[in-house]
Amino acid sequence: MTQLDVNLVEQLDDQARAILKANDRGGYTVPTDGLYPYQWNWDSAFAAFGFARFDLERAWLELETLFSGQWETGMVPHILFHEVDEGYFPGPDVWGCGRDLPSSGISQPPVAATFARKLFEQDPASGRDRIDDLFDRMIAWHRWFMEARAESGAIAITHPWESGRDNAFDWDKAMAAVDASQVKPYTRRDTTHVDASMRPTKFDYDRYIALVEFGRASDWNEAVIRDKSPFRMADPTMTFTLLRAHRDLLWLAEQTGRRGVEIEDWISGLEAGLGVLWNEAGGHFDALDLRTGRHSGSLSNASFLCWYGGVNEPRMQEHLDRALAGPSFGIASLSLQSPQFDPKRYWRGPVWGIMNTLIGMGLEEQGLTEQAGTLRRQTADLLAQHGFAEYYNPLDGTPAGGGTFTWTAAIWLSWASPSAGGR
Ligand code: 2M8
Repeated sequence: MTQLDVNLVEQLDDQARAILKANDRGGYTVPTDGLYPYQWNWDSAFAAFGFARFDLERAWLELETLFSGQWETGMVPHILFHEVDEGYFPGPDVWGCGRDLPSSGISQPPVAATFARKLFEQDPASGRDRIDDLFDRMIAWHRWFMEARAESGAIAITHPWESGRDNAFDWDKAMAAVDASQVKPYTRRDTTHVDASMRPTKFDYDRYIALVEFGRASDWNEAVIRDKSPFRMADPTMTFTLLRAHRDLLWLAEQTGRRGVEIEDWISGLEAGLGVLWNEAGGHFDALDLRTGRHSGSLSNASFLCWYGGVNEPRMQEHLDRALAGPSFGIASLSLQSPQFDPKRYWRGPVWGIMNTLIGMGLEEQGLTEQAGTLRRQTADLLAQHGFAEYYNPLDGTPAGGGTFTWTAAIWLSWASPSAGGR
């Protein structure tokens, strides 16, 4: 573990700010130029966290633009297609959601309220002015999750893309049961930007598209999707981020003189229900297939989000200590001990700065300060040595996926950089 040189930290802070500015498309930020030319839901919330280090006004605007795409159901889409770009597939025509601001028909991990709270804490006076409309939109989104996705006690996803961990091993068995035989030929764009060995396979993509077609054929009706979709899984990412976001929304309610009773009920409901994610055989949190009742057998980085969700589970500590002992730069997306671990392929092994950040925030808050410090230093070393990539080989830090990446720059500025001061 190195002590980063002050000049190097300044240089990296400058680079990170420059990345956020370069990826700014006016009101929203793309994750990276080329590979992802639209506004993504949780990427934007991280962007706001990063902008807050040097432009709080711009940070609030990022969240406001994200919620401008909210559906009347309360759902906030995972992609907003502000300006159609042929460089990404599938585009708005494939989703067929038919709205003024075209979007996808699924959501993504709700981290927005958590970062809205951070923005508010930074300057409560301006926060009070900004929060009104946003608060109502956030509570409507959280309500949508509780009404449409909480039937198992934990929060369900209807597409791997919703989890944000697209090709995680968690979904393998469920995806194998998805019929993709009716999917017509299509052209992927991601593999024109990034080496195919770092991306999901064709087998995965065929099923991603089959599930989009199923949603479209169901008119994106949540009740139909809940009852009939071939893919429905309770996901630790969604469950822990939502539980955490409920707590932050409740805090915002209290700060602004609102009643939080409904939110308190959601928190106790999720706390009582999330036990379904516990895999007794493996002794860790895990995804659960709601169609078969089986756990995935995956110790992923999402398993370690329990502390971030406010759940201090002592049985996870042994896994944590092993993961931090390495060889790695933080918490790999799939346990190094798993036979499916692949250090290059996206969410099946690589390490992600944003996940280290969420896990680290949780550890710090739950009093595991030593582990939190280790994770933060590992993340700082990773970015200092290997730049602001989308993700990294956890064994040697080799950067992978897209470069000059918004959320990696953002978490550097607001969490990993020694200049962030433990924000
Ligand atoms: C990745 O997902 C998109 C689909 O949503 C893709 O591969 O095309 C994931 O890493 C996801 O978590 C992330 O939000 C998105 C943009 O960075 O890219």
